Amino acid sequence: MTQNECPGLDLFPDRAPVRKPGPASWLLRGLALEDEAAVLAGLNRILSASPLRNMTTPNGMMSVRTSSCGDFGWVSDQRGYRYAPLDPHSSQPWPEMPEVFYKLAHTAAARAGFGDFVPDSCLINQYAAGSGMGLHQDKNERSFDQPIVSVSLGIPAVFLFGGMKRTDPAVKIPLYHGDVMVWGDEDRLRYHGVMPVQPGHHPILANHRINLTFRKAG
Ligand SMILES: O=C(O)CCC(=O)C(=O)O
Repeated sequence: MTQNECPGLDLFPDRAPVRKPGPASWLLRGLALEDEAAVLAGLNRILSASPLRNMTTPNGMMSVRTSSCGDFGWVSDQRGYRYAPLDPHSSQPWPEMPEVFYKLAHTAAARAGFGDFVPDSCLINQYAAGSGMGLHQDKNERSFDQPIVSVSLGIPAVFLFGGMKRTDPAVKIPLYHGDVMVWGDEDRLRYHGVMPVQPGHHPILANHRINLTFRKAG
């Protein structure tokens, strides 16, 4: 990844521990590595109870595979997106949010100045090479008072962080295993997305990128 691929962020050394891509947005490099083994063990437990699947949206099949944990899971079908307390595959509640997930999300938010973050939903996205996510706003949550905490694991990806309009220019932020992005307050409704992931290999997650997105949904 060259500096030229990150327009707007080339003032920051690429692996600087903290970047601030917006007034209320933070990139905390490697924060999730502190509890890496426990986070990955928690992930495995969740996915054995609620496996990853390709959901459909009103625009077609998603290229990422998803699951969830916590009180609310993010679900989508031809009718649209919403949060639901039950996994539609099993009709059972989503797996409980592991304590280490909650702690990671809470710590990241607190470091970014959001001391009272209480996530009740964690969406798990799995990207294979070629999968990406178009620019979108997170706005299905009941309130926008709480931030979004987004954890990257596995092979790298380029995160697109735009403005309040879909057409606003987006900066490209390379994200690596263990990086955590937090955005809230005036940045809470920024458009964001993920460029199609390039093929790669990670020693634990092989040829995949996993993203954990923590939100207060209900
Ligand atoms: O995978 C990512 O880094 C972002 C995921 C995302 O934007 C979402 O799930 O809404």
